[in-house]
Amino acid sequence: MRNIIEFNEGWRFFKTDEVPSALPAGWEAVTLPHTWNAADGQDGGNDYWRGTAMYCKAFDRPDLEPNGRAILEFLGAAMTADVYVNGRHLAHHESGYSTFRVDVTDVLGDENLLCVAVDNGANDRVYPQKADFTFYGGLYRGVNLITVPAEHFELVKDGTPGIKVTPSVNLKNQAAIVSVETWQNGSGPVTVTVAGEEKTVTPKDGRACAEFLIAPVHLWNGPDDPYLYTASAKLASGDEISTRFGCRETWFRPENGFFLNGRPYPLRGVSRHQDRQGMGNALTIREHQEDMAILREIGANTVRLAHYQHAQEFYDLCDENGIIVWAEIPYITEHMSNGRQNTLEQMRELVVQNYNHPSIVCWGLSNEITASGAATEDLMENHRALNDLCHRLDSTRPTTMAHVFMLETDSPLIDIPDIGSYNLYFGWYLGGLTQNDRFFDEFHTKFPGRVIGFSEYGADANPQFHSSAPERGDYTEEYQCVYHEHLLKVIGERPYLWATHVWNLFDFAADGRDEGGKKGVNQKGMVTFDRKLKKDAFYLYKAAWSGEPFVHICGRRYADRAENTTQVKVYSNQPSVTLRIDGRVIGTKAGKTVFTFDVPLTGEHEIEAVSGGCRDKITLRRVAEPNREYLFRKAEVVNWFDKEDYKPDCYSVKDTMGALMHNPRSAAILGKMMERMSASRGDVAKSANGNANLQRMMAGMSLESLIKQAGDAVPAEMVKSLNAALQQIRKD
Ligand code: ADA
Repeated sequence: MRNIIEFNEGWRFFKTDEVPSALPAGWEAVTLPHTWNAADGQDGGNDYWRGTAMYCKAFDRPDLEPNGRAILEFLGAAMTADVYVNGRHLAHHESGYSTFRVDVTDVLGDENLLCVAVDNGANDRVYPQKADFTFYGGLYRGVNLITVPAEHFELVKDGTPGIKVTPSVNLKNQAAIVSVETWQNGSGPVTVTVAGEEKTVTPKDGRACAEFLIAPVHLWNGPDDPYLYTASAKLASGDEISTRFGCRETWFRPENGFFLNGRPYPLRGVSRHQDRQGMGNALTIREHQEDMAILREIGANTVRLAHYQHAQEFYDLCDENGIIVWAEIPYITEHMSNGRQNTLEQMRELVVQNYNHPSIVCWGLSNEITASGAATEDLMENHRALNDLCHRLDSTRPTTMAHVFMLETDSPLIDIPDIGSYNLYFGWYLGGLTQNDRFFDEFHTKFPGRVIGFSEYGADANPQFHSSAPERGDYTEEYQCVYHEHLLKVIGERPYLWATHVWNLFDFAADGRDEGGKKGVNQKGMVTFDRKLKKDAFYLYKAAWSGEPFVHICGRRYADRAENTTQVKVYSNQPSVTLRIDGRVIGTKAGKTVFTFDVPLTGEHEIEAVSGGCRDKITLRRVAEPNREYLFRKAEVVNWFDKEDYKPDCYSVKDTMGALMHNPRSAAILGKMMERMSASRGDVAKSANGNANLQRMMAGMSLESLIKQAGDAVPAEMVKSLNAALQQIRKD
């Protein structure tokens, strides 16, 4: 018999790297899941602490069958962990997101002390080290003690479930051949059961294999019919394991994108980070379920589980809800020459541990990996090794990558994964909205044989900020809507995009940020970090994707308006919407997704939108002066530019790169700046040098926006003198 004993209670916690010899009574008592960074780096939280902390727990010898084994299971120890039992060092594990198991049988006494040193400090080999999210530390997903008989299925190697199921679907015959492999330590027979059929097989070299025919097959077919089968395996010793699996066929086509079970199935959805306000990444099943309910409500059929391996519970929920998953490892932002081994280990664990999930359709090798530098030979080799590993471990799923916008479309790096994807932020960080359209049109025309997707796009919005004239960079809910309305169109007009993922479904912790009125939070979510507030843009996607009838009036948090006539926007999946002001109909509009009305304001008004049985209501007020609470006031930052004595007939950093390159004198100044930036760590400059494609894209962007993108790589002093030099050159 196999027993799983929860080990989540009775821990003691302290920030130290010294392993105690007895349970330290004075340390903080904690229950798992636990992180020490729950609110660090955010408003009201502590400073972001990264380092080594110790978790200790006393436990009695578990009951074991003769020659049985006791195995500790860690579901998430961030980022690296060293496991000690009774002072003996038993394991070192380098990945904050995967499961690992340790056989502790040989060191057990009657009374035992388990100590786990968990380290989220900086180093140069374990990913992630540089990324736009908080690297929480802790035993944040729980621990189990598993006891098994002497003869048992494999548990330790790569955190394997011990059973691997590969369905191969024949759509024409409505049948599937299901191959089941198991790994165990004995040579005794293995009884495998699939869909009520039982087969007993003899293992060879620790591996058993059985094949089943399911006909007719019930397909795993998206949210409407996510049918799951179960495969189980049993040994004579009584050890038994099981896994769910699904039968589905997927194709990826350059011209028409993704196909599920033979039908075009455009993947349209969102990305998810796992964390949540006040809890960090230490979640329970309740939070995972709530996230899934929100994902279902928005109507997405896919989720990119970024930027690391998520909890098993969440992949399970995706299986159960028919949501297609992009899974990836945290090989992100900056390639580390010492990190190759770690990327391979994290990928091996991701694939081995998640192979049976029908929801997963691809493995992501890396994210924006050339954001901090060029695609060096070492980086290329790392990607080739990862790509080969994925193919060796899984011949059924393609590999993919999320490229940074700066990566040249003809870079050989793009050829490594089977299919590709770009993260673009035109219309938010830099450039204009229509650059998104142009980018994909050019890519698709130039490379008609490549499968391409849109792995990230988004704009930050703080629901406190509002404007009737929204613009890029103002952090208003209204600009987020303008941005996503355009992007929804971009996507709708390009069915060849195999998948598109809004960045992000939820706001998430990013310790390095302090902007848009919030510290330590990336606010590109459709829903706030605490999951309590759905921003207006949420309903735009719901209107486009969900079949659940609704109307939603935007701007309910923008109640005070200093204008005689205001625009009221309604998002709905209904064919027409009627708007009433104080009970009086002011219009009915037919259309799709977005319905806009001009509404006269004189005092306080009740605005109601109605469509069939759906209705929504907000209150608006005519005020004399704009409500200053709605305005995002940038801190007293580098407003060096505004303070200058600005000459509009001369060049300045506000000009586009194209205009500046056109004039030989300003072009020479720019060339010098690029050289200096390359010498430091300017990401944009480094990638721009010798990158014709990027230079062409950059032509439409202002120098100012590019400087912002480069962040602290361009010191304020340098920008000032650059602007002063440009202001000496008169425009012709
Ligand atoms: C990158 C990155 C994400 C994300 C995003 C942003 O594209 O891949 O992790 O944080 O930037 O919001 O800037």
